[in-house]
Amino acid sequence: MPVPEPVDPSMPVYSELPLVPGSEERHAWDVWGRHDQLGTVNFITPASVRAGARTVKEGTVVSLSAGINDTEPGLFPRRKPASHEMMATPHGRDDRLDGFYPQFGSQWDGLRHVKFRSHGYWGGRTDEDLDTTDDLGIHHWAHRGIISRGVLIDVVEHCRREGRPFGPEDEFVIGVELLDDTLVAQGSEVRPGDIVLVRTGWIDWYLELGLEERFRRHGKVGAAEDAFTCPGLESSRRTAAWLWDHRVAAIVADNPAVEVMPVSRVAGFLHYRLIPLLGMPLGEMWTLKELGDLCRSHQRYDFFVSGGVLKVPGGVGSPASAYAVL
Ligand code: UVW
Repeated sequence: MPVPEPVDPSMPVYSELPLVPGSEERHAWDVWGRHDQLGTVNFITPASVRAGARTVKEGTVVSLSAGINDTEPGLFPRRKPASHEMMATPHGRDDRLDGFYPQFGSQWDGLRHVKFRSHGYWGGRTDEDLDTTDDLGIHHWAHRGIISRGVLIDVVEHCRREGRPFGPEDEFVIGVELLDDTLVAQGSEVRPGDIVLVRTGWIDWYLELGLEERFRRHGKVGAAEDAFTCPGLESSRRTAAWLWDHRVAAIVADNPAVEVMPVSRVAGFLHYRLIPLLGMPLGEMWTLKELGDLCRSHQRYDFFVSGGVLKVPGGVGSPASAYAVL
């Protein structure tokens, strides 16, 4: 077994991070300096990438992304499916995408996506900062690469085995204890710099539904983030602390928002706690079933992940053309 990297003791744990003035939320804006463009992607070191590479045994490659329009309807009405046009050329064909929303399907939420109230974006940037520079654009992650060791936490499978299954339309809250229990049951662990992938089963169910059925049974998709229910991470500060204290570089799930839906005003919005305050990439609507099946059959849940971020200068989000390699 490779020896896990020691956690840098000079790096504050979550409870030591300063509070945003006038709020109970903590921020990591001074950990890498206020001009930082990467957030928790900084946790990925050459050693984390080598640790990921060492997990490759069979050389099996698994795609973790749905087709660009497969998740129609979009989570919000403004996100429409792209139109794909083919045109003849003297040598064959070219093609073109129109009306392409990078956050339509399997995606990354970038650091420009969400600000924390009047306190701003990662590092305290304002809207004016973002309007006048390419600060926090997704191209910074694309250039660095969200590539590291990955760990699947297959919560849907663990709960099924434990005899307490949950469904894709349940408001099933995945707390940190369940993350820990699932890791223990799988015999796996999260290490600094990891990309953590949480499987809830939501997208497997969603992709099986026909389009009409999606609109009929789940017709509120496309309305607002509080319009329907699905399983996901507890949106609490405990979740933010767990992710920060494990030095997670990026958190991914197979549901629409990583966190449980509907979003609760009382519990707060995990997006705020992670993106502008900790600088953490959120991967949403990734396809994790094939990966889960392989992990189960190989009895190991770590692998190499290539996150596939599109290099869009100043981009807010990106489709995730992502792969796991086992
Ligand atoms: C939510 O904000 C709920 O989702 P997204 O990250 O896709 O915008």
